[in-house]
Amino acid sequence: MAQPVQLFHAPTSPYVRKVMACILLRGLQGRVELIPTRPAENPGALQAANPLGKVPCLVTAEGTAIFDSPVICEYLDGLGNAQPLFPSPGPARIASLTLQALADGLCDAAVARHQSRAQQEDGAAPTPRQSAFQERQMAAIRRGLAALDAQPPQGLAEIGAVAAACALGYLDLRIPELGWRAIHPRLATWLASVEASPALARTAPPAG
Ligand SMILES: N[C@@H](CCC(=O)N[C@@H](CS)C(=O)NCC(=O)O)C(=O)O
Repeated sequence: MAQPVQLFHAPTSPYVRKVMACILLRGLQGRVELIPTRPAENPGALQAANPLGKVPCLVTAEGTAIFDSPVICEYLDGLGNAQPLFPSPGPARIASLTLQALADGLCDAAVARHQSRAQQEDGAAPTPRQSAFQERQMAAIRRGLAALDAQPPQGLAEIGAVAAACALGYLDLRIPELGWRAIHPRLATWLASVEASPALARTAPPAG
């Protein structure tokens, strides 16, 4: 029996969710030990493994730290015998990686907006600078969603689709008022067709 790998884990992180979905899709759950982590509390073990102090970070059985989420997902694709989520080199791989980058970028903008809002004093309106920053992130999210809708993912068999599902779930968590399903019904139909799969259902973020 191979040694488990360790994963620094936080349940609301969309990047962690993507890694967890890959673990489930590839049947690796018995080989990964989850380390509950709150990056904002600067845990030493996380920072020793990932100097950037971010989750997800995976530590192999040999003690090698791997980050960030695209690299972890690619590492996981080399474990076990399940169908790979990363296509072989060529146009399909580039398309899948580009879709993953778009989805991760949606998360980056939503995380940045959420952090900016968290910096507002309790109940206070955003300063003009905060407001401009948050609107800039929202504009990126709207453009990113339009780009996703122009070439909607299909199924959940490649890393781009997995990342897109996690990004849309994160928008539901952090920006429900965006109402992206009404703007992009095609994306809503796609997500509805895959969200009951164990890889997504078992990794859904806690409410709030
Ligand atoms: N590009 C990274 C992003 C990771 C990331 O931003 N993680 C957030 C949680 S959602 C984090 O750990 N933030 C802690 C911090 O920035 O201090 C990835 O894909 O793994």
